Amino acid sequence: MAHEVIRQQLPLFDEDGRAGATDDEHGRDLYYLPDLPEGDPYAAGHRTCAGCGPAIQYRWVLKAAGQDTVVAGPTGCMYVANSTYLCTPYTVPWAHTPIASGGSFTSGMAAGYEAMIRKGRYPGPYPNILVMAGDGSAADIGLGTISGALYRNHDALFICYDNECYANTGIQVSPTTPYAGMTTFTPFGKAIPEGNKLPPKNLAKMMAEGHPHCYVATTTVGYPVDLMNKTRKGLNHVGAAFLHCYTPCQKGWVYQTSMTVELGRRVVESGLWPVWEYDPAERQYHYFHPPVQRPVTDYLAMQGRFGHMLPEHVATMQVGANRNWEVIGMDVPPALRDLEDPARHQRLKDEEYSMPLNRGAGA
Ligand SMILES: Cc1ncc(C[n+]2csc(CCOP(=O)(O)OP(=O)(O)O)c2C)c(N)n1
Ligand code: SF4
Ligand SMILES: [Mg+2]
Repeated sequence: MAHEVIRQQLPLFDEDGRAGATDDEHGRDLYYLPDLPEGDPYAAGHRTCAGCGPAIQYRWVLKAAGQDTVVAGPTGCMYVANSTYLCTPYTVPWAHTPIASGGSFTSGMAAGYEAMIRKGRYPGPYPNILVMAGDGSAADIGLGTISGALYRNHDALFICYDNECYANTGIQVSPTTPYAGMTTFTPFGKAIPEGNKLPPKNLAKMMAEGHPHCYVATTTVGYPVDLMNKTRKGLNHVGAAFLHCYTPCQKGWVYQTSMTVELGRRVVESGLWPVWEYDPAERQYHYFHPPVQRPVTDYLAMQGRFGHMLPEHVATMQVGANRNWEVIGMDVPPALRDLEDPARHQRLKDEEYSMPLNRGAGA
């Protein structure tokens, strides 16, 4: 006799219940204070760098997923720094997969749990199954296995933690490295003054357009409740879901370690990282409209990886950001339109808040 597969529904956190919220000088809520679970399936004691964005993402995702969760982690910083011999921060089952196999491994887990529950060999309910893969894994080496898992609609959440480089092997360029982002494989110099000439691969849109039956969303570590709610929505969705999360890497990007969450806000407010949800039932995108729209320099000048940018490179970046504002249905303020002109910029390293020029990321 086949047993029924019982699925769990995780309640969403109240994004409006911001008791004690404080506005900052831009009118942004500084503190969300919903009732969060006390437990941390990703406990203290890992060995990531101070201010590591992926570690912050891991903590919030697993807090949202809770104790009845199994996790896979393809090779990358979040495998290496979290699995020192006989010591891990996980209090839930976790498995490492080769960098290319996050999708196929997680498909196997999902299919295995379904089969075991049906056959009465596992009592259920169906656990929360998720994989958190770096951008090198999810957007490049392991893209095929994740796309395959989404297409086959395995009931699991596939997450890309995006630090915009191959961090663990020494900050090499990845398909999500932004235009002009300095990496060890995209050094700037006389021949190529901008360093990286290419715009980033639009991974989340590829996933949504290519797998229209899946729940797909983007978020950043700057919006913890949004990140946790999208984690829960992805897990509640019966079938495959994909979440693309912006996670700064202080070692590779060269910024002050206390600024990780602030970067997660500014990248959205400067139009460089649209936050949205794709609803497979409606086949519609729902775009978040941030309350603040900033020049891209407010974001770029916080990071050494952009310090070499010349006025024309900054202007190119502003053109891209303005295009993003239009895509998400927001007007481009005249002040930001004016900044498409290179004459309105100086070298980025001369901007007021600039970090030191970065010539040796990851070295
Ligand atoms: C097939 C294969 N190629 C290369 C490597 C070497 N390698 C180990 S970690 C890593 C970086 C992975 O980058 P990403 O997925 O973005 O994770 P991050 O290190 O940035 O957290 C690479 C290239 C590998 N383990 N397997
Ligand atoms: S190199 Fe970057 S991603 Fe890796 S542990 Fe350090 S801050 Fe985190
Ligand atoms: Mg990476």
